[in-house]
Parts: sequence; structure tokens; C-alpha cells
Amino acid sequence: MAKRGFWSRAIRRVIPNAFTRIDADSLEELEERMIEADFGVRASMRFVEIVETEARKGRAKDERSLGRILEGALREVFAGDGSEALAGASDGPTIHLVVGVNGVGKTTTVGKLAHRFRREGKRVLVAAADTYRAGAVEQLERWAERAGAEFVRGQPGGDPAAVAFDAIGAARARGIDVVLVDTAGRLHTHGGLMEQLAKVNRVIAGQRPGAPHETLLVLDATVGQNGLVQAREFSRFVDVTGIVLAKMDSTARGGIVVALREELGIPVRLIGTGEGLRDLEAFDPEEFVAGLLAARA
Ligand SMILES: Nc1nc2c(ncn2[C@@H]2O[C@H](COP(=O)(O)OP(=O)(O)OP(=O)(O)O)[C@@H](O)[C@H]2O)c(=O)[nH]1
Ligand SMILES: [Mg+2]
Repeated sequence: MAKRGFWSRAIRRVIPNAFTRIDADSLEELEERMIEADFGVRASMRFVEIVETEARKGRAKDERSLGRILEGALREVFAGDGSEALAGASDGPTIHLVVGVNGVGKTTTVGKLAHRFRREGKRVLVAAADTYRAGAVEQLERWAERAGAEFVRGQPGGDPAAVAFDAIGAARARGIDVVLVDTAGRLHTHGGLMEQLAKVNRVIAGQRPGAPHETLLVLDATVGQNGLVQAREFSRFVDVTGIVLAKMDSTARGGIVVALREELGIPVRLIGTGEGLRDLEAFDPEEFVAGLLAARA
């Protein structure tokens, strides 16, 4: 569970200050605030329409009723989210692929996930399929040690798909429960590197039918709307099953979870709340909605 007050700091206030009644001005301000809170244009416009309709029926009069309407609209956006654990296989190792642009927090997330699975008593192997950046392998190896996970590396500059292939083979041989494949940061605009990622994905699926069981796209929560662009592009090359919003502790742009759900239909599964091993939490829409309504600034 997120620390008390976490979301109310991590999202901007959307209900206009000194709100008294619904009229053209206050609706416009509401829409502006939702867009500023990173809800995205589509959700912001749709929510304003809902408020307008409710107002016509006499149901939106004051700040409290406006809060209730927003709460209902948000609950609908996130219906069914938050309860689902990451997919797992019962017939052999579960494989999770972790992808994203440079520096968003992929390797840190892999370390935190390894720790989380270890705490559940699972045998974990992390695969350093970032053969590209100098120091990346050692960075991941340190996380693996801290989490108590096994580790597979490739040749520097080698084929990342081969690392994933070897990792799955090693996982089968060693009776591993969960394999976490860390990949190199890549710009979503770099066609060659995106093709390479698609190949990693194909090789995993070829080696283990049904895998990857989750493809987690890590986004840096501080970039706001640009996360949408990244999610769209990555989805063209791999089947993104969920988003990890890292660095939620250092931003007030948490409203991006609304845009991701509304515009792309991809659920936020986990949030990164710091640089430590334990700073990873399941995304809880209820806490998010409560925090949003409590947000003051
Ligand atoms: N505050 C905060 N910092 C984070 C979080 N997650 C990652 N970081 C920091 O972000 C920086 C980059 O993290 P990495 O895990 O190396 O990112 P990456 O995506 O693997 O980077 P590349 O492999 O170079 O693409 C590091 O300084 C991390 O400590 C988080 O949830 N909160
Ligand atoms: Mg990395």
C-alpha cells in the first residue's frame, strides 16, 4: 500500500479552487486542470461531458457532488484494474520481459521485482539482455545479488536475443520459477533497436511457447504525456501487457495513469516509489482516486 498522502502529492488538484457552481467558466477550468494533471485530452473532454450531463440533471451542484461524479468516472476507467497479479505459468519458468527508453528505471525495476518474487519464496533468475551500455551488466548483477537472484549474462556487444535464449535454458535446467529479462534502453523512434527488441520477443516465444508472460513497459512518471507516445511506439513492436510507472516519488504527474488507461487501454500494474529494493508497489486505483480527490495543490 502506498504511503498515506502519497497520491495526493503525486497528482495535481483537478477540482477548481473556490468552486461554487457549474457554469461555462468552471467547466472550462475543470477541463484545463484535468489536462494539466496529465489526464490527456480524451479523458478530460469525456469527464467534462459527464459533469455537464449530471449538472443538467441537477446532480452536480457543489464541490462534493463534483467530487463524487469524478470518482465514479475514474472508477469506471480503472474497472477491474489493480487486483490482478502478474501472469504466471505453472508448466515451467514464468518469463517477464522489461522494456523502455533510456534511463527510465528498467534495471532498478528488475531488481525490485526480483526482490518481490524472492520474498514470495520463488527462485528467480535475472538475464542481462542489455549487452549494449557499458556497466549495464555489472549494475544488474549487483541488483541480482541484493535480491538473492541468479544471474545470466551475455557477451559485451553480443546479441540480446541470445542472452534471453540462454536464460530460459538455464532456468529450465535449474528449476527456476521466474525469469526477468532486462533490456537495453532504446529510443522508441529508433527503428533498428525496436526491431531488435521484437527479435528478443520472438526468440523468447520460440524457446518457450506462451512467453513472455508479461511484457512490462517502464515509463518515467516525470515525463507526463510523452509516456503516451512511448507506450504507443513500443506497442507496435511488442505486446505490452502492463506499465510500470517509475519515479512516482519525484513527480506530481501521476494523472498520466488516466491517459494511459483511457487512450491506450494499457493498465498501470506497478509504481516505483524510490531507489531502494522495496520501493515497488502494486498500482491501486482506489488509492489513486482517493488521493486525487484529496489533492490540494
Ligand atoms: N526516485 C526514483 N528513482 C528511480 C526509480 N526507479 C529508478 N530510479 C533511478 O533512475 C535512474 C535510472 O535507473 P535505471 O534502472 O538504471 O534505468 P534504466 O532504464 O535501466 O536505464 P538504461 O539501462 O540506461 O536505459 C537511477 O538513478 C535509479 O536509481 C524510482 O522509482 N524512484
Ligand atoms: Mg538498465
